Amino acid sequence: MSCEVKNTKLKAWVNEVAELTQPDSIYWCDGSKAEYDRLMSKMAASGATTPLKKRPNSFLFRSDPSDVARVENRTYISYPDKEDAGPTNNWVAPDELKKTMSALYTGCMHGRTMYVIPFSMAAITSPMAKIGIEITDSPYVVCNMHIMTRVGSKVIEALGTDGEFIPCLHSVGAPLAPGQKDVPWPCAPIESKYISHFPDENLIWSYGSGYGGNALLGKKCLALRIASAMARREGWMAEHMLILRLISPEGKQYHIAAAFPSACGKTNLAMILPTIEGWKAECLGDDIAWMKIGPDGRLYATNPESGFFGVAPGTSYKSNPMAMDTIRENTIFTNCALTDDGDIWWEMIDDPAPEHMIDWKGRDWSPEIKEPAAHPNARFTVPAAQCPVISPDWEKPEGVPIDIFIFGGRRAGVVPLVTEAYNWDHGVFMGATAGSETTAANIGAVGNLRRDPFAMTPFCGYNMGDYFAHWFEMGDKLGKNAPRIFYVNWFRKTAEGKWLWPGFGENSRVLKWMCDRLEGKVSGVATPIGILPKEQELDLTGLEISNEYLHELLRVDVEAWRAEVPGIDKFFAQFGNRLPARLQKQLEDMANRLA
Ligand code: SAT
Ligand code: MN
Repeated sequence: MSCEVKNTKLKAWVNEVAELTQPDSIYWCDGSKAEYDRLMSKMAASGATTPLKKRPNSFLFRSDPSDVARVENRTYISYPDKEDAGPTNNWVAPDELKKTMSALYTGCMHGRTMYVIPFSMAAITSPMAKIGIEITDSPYVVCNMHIMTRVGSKVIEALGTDGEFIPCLHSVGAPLAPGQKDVPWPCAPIESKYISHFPDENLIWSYGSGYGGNALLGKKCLALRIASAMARREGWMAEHMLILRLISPEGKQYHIAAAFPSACGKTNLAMILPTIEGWKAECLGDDIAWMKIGPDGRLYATNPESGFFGVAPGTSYKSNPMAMDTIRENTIFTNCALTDDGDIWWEMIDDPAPEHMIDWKGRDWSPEIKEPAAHPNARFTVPAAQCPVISPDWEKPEGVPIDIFIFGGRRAGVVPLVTEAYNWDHGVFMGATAGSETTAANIGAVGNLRRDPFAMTPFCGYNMGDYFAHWFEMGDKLGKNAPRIFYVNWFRKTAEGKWLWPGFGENSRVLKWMCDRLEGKVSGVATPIGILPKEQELDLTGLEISNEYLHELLRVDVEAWRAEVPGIDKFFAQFGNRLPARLQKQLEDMANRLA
């Protein structure tokens, strides 16, 4: 570390953790390229990673087969009162959870280096920035944090002697006995994994997993779960949303923030290449938006991250050309397949599977093998700055003013292509009832509807009923400056299972209609579920789509919507007296409009 650590609390916390976890050595990260290169070389030498011949400065990691994704059933939101965590979160009382985890942490870093990572979520110059310190025993985590957050000595300088930080403690939970050889991906068995949050103390404790959001604690743990609780206390918003800028042929900018559950194309929309003439888009973020009311009364959004941690399978030049161009170099790949010429491969990438590869488990793979070569949750970690359509304003300290919120999900039927909310309260209702049909990637029967309010179910750091109330409060504060709210469904199918809408870049046609609504250029049609486009209001120039399909995409199936009401009512009931009356009223209003 090139600067001296003067922060008393930080020094004390690092000492305390070192005493508990007993690492062989302590290393303070400076965030430099030299540090990254050194750690990668060491991991390549030990066999923990494979440098990729085909992609400059890029590496492939294979995780332990038991450690491949976020573990929602081992994720805890710990308040003294269970009610404060609410019905959608796992809960254990703080004292008990700390006792269990302290036992696990005791001596857990034997034989390993303890890395101290000072990081900032959001550009350090931003008034929205929050400082975290992650302590970890995983060099893989250090390198990923270099990409996903702003790591370095500047953070230590900003902390000064008494600055506030969010302590994020992480261990893979695999101490080494003297002389014991390490494995490529150390981790602990599932029953001793814990991803714990103590929102009252702004504290994160994670144990046993080295993968993604379980281990890169700036992301879901800090920027969503802890931040959502802070945001509620402090009057701002931390949301699971992409941020994009749409530019009209006249050069007018519209800023959009959109929330979708996983496997609904969030990263694709974040990097959209509009197919309609003259319209352009820029990406500002693909996963998280922090939003605060600015001096002019509008809502300003910042992406707290500095990289993308994207799902690899399904990413291709067809689905997301800008992501493909982003990951040509300086990328960490995890659980992708390795080709014989030293490149990565995954299912539904552009090229067909080669005759031979090494699969994500490190085994020989050939097309006869029925298992996928890449894990379905294989990932790429890449600097956002490498995205060809990254907005020049993506690191603007004050963020960008949001004009439009979009919610959505994957529904084969019932939900039309696009619907505008009548007003803020109705929009909150749309967000609160957002749902998606389960795909092969989810547990449970394929095609089951799962409600995922605001796509925040796994990420809300407090009672979801109170979270709904916070949305109403924000709307009251924003008043006439509130963004307009829309709901989309790109995933409608015919009875025969054919897609009704082409999706991807063609979704720009729907975004344009939203902008036209803001400009008062189109009136839409009022229906029981909200405002829909008139068929002629969608710009379909150059798109081949039958009238029959278009009609179906914009039809409100009143019977099917009536059938939704009891399910929503039941879903709301679990929040008991924490459910805002305004939300229940929205359901009643919709039911009455449908009657
Ligand atoms: O592993 S992460 O939580 O970072 C990614 C995701 O599940 O969305
Ligand atoms: Mn996400």
